Amino acid sequence: MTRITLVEGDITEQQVDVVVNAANSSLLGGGGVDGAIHRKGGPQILEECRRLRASHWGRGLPTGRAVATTAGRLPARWVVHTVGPVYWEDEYEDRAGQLASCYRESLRVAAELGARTVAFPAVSAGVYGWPLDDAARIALGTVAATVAGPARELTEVRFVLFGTAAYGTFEQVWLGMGGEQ
Ligand code: AR6
Repeated sequence: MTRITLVEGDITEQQVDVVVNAANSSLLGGGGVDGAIHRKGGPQILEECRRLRASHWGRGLPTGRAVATTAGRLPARWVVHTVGPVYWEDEYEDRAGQLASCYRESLRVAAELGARTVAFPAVSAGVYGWPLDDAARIALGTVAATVAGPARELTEVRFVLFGTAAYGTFEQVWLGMGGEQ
């Protein structure tokens, strides 16, 4: 059984096997979670991102995909970088599918690495503008379905929410889905 947990906090401080980064296609860093991870994790993460970019994704990592690097100086073993979609109502269905894919792919990569514990931020819910309650519904629904199947070796999937409002929204959605804390 995989436990799904919610905490309020900073993703860069999590002692887990995998920390998931809400990256962009360039894999070269940015603001929000991405900026914090590179800042605290140090230059080794960026070096690996550059190498991956050059060898696999010259044109960038596609939205909805995930790739692993070292976690550098973070208290984690790996960072899994995923690229969330920018929120756009006109293409809601496609983009919601891409957001679900971020969670599925990140868990697949984490399971392949042999990870047991994974921490996620609320992918796409910052700079990329996804409404938090809907981002929470997609995140929690997808993770709950994935840990019941392909990622069942994981012992914990933790959502790390930045601030009490984000935590409260995730908690409400999770309880509404029948989840336990
Ligand atoms: N720990 C946990 N959550 C955080 C942290 C943190 N240290 N910092 C921010 N959040 P965002 P996105 C929350 O913008 O929307 C970057 O520039 C934040 O409050 O990091 O997927 C990338 O390079 C929000 O709820 O990711 C991309 O260009 C959530 O994490 C772009 O932003 C995600 O916010 C990706 O945008």
